[in-house]
Amino acid sequence: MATAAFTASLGHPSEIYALLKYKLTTSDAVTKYTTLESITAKKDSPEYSYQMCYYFLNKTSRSFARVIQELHPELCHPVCIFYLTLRGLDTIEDDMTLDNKVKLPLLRGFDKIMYKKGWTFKESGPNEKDRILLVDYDVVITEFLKLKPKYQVVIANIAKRMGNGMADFCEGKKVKTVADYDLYCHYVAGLVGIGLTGLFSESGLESASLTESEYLQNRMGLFLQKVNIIKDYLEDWKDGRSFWPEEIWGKYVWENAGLGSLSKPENINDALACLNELCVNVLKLAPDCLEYMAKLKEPSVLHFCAIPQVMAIASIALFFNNNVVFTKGGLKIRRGLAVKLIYEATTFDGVKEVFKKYALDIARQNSLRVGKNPKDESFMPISEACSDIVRWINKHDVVAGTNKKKERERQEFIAMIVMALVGAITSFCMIQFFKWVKTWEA
Ligand code: D61
Ligand code: MG
Repeated sequence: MATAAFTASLGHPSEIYALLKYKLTTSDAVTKYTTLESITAKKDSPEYSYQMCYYFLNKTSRSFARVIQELHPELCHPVCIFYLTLRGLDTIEDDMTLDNKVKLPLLRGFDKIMYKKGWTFKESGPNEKDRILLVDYDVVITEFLKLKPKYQVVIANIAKRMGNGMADFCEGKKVKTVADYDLYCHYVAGLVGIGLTGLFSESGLESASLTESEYLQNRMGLFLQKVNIIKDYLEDWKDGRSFWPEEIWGKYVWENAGLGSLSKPENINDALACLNELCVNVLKLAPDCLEYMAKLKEPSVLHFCAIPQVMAIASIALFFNNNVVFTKGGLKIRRGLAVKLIYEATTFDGVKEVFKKYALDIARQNSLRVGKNPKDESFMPISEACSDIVRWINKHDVVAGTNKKKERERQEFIAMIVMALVGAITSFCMIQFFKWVKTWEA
């Protein structure tokens, strides 16, 4: 798997460099509890539930585990427990084998369940990917109850709102209009942004004024969730569900044909036109996400928030007008690129550069395809959404960061040359050595 990441980045040396750097600098804290064997505490010791929570964090999240563990120590544990709580809730929501008679009371009552010492749930479907979390959920509750009450309040409040929102959609509410789409995404991801903001502010590391309006906090989550929903079109469709709003896809399918018809090869022009309209809808969120991140003060909080955001904008640049969304599905940016983005998201200047780069990239792709798809009317809206991103960034200058970036790139270039030289010299010496051994044998 690791080799595959390197192979995929072979044509991009700066990604190879980033991958190596990432591998070599992973802190022990992040890889401490990744397997059951690494759990050193006895079952009845207070350390056990703590270690198990980090085991579950590493087990249930590929993308968030590392960033959460690199947060400021005051926030790391509350955010970890916040994540596990909502992942538990989501595992119930996603489970298509559960009867609504079982599912709805769990979702609607989750903010009470969270306080029940020893509560576990063993009835998840056998294929539910995070079912083990619920099987041993008591460890999450134990750790939740150890958190400072101010953090517990934030987490329980979000679980209540999210659980009830999810239940509304399980009960029959459908994602028909764009407003429904926004509401669903608010429940499952916007509320995460709102809860995280509450935790940041309660910690004292971020200003209390960050919590004033839920609008920007919500948009942070919407941006991430909508990118996920676009990516998962094929997978969700095969699982018999869909989150794409009919108000949009309805324009691109024949009456009664359904969203599935977009995956048929003969409908590719309709499918791409639909996809591009969804991309407009996502891109419009980006300036608000930048606005939110501009307010952050603590570096580890900024990095934590920025990483998913830069991944999201790079992903849209990949999905835009891309038929693979409909033919193969599961489109992901290269691991090497993801790691490179992680480094670029360290400062807000870096974040602005990344957003600008992808906004311009999408605008360029957009202008190259103009006139090629008669079904597609998103040319102007895409162009406008990209311009709005660039305009926001130009207004909040990026000049100061450019020199720093040049300098960093220069250093990385030198580092790469050094690595190449070391590699070449090592191989040369080895070859000489083996030749020498051969002559001895003879
Ligand atoms: C700053 C930093 C991180 C942020 C943020 C702001 C705002 C929102 C989010 C993270 C959440 C983004 C979620 C995007 C991925 N979508 C999912 O995982 C879907 O489930 C949503 C419900 C559970 C959310 C649990 C969660 C996720 C990330 C967190 C967190 C809680 C707590 C702290 C930090 C990050 C998706 O899951 C399917 C899947 O497994 O891929 C679904 O069911 O639709
Ligand atoms: Mg879900």
